[in-house]
Amino acid sequence: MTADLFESVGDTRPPREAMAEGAVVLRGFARPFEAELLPALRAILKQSPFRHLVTPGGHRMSVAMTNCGSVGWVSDPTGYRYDAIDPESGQKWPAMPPVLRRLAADAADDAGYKGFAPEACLINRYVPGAKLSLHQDKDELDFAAPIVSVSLGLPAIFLFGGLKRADKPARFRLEHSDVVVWGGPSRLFFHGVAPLADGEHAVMCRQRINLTFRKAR
Ligand code: MD3
Ligand code: FE
Repeated sequence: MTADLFESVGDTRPPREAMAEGAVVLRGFARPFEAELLPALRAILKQSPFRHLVTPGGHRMSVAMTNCGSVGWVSDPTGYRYDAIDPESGQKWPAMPPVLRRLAADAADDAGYKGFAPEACLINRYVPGAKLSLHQDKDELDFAAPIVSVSLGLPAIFLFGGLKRADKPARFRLEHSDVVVWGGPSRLFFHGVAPLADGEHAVMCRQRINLTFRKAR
């Protein structure tokens, strides 16, 4: 029996739960894609490995990042932007593999957003202790399009606030293969990830990887 089957035993969480207006979590939605998704991810990382970006404020992020798709999100001392070129390789970002495109479109479809066609997939890697401070995602041109996020590996506490930075964030646990679709008013809510707790995941080892699919332009 595979680790996969073991892990789904006793999962009594509701398969679908609203986190806020326009935000829905689809528990375990990525499971049927996993066998194809992990090798696709490995191929991306070979071409554009994880790296720690520096914010315009000069801070090295504890989360390591890379991208696939026709554009990728980058941060450097000059600012944040979507760029067709990976600054590390000087080449285009790896293409978005069909399995990732399908996963994102199917999840968006399930949440009521038909025809989601993301250009960008930002890939975040957390090791124990890594965190993402409260922020808004505002570098995209089309806020009507949702963002789809896929969690893999160690569980994380996702912090979900409101439209103002001072809004006290609610906490949600996101686990391996959970997918969240963020649209409507929640698309511009402040959010972040609490420092990752140590652990060992049967498939992903000592890390959490999060994929966020975005319509950048
Ligand atoms: C809610 N990533 O990459 S995914 C990010 O787990 C980011 O790596 C987190 O925040 C992570 O920008 C959270 C969930 C997520 C992503 C984008 C959102 C939630 C969002 C955009 C708007 C509202
Ligand atoms: Fe974000």
